[in-house]
Amino acid sequence: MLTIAISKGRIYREALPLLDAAGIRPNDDPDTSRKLLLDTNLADVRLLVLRARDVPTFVEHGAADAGIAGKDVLLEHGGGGLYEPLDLGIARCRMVVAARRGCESLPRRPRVATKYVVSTRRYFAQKSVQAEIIELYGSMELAPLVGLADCIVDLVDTGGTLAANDLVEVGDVCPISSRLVVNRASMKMKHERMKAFIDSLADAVSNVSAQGAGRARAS
Ligand code: PRT
Ligand code: MG
Repeated sequence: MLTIAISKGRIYREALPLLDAAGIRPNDDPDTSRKLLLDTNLADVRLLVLRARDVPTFVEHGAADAGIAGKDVLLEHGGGGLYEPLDLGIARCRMVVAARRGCESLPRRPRVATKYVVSTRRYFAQKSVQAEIIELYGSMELAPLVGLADCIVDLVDTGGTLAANDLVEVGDVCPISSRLVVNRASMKMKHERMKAFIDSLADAVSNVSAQGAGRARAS
């Protein structure tokens, strides 16, 4: 049995075509079904539907053999006990520092609101800036507007959320995409099955990026 952990929402939607190309088709849709354990067309493959942040934990402890998680989540988790064999190139975005428009130059010791504490600490340490990190679980964009923080570290895709809250980018932390992660013991114990799974996903990823390059040339 191969158990794959995944979060519903954007990662699930973008992973579906890759799983499909790897021959895996879930029997239920987690966006409409309440099932958290999904059987698939393959008798030996099932999916666990989790909160995005819990995916690495299930894989680390072997409750799932493999999982799909954003690099943002993996950086916070620390990656202990996990292999990260493949960048799936899905759910892409960027982790950035943003401040209120008109307040772009930060104080010497900025207060930074974020849920990405590990990445934020590393980013400011690399710049030799002593930042005070204020951990939040969501709605980070609000923090600079009400004086809780001088800036935030958050994910940006279209930039619409920052703009709507009168925030502008003042620093680039890192690009983000979703990765396949694999439990180390599963990699050894289920080597043949796991290798076939990773290879077929890798093929699907390179087909998708070849198609993307073809479209870019055509336009
Ligand atoms: O939402 P929930 O609390 O269940 O958990 P989650 O936010 O961890 O899950 P989900 O499904 O929202 O995100 C899963 C993964 O998608 C993240 O871990 C990222 O790796 C990836 N991803 C890609 C994003 C975005 N793009 C993104 N734009 N995750 C979040 N956002 C948010 C961002 O935090 C901000 O609030 O969207 C807003 C910005 O979007 P724009 O388009 O307005 O710039
Ligand atoms: Mg979310």
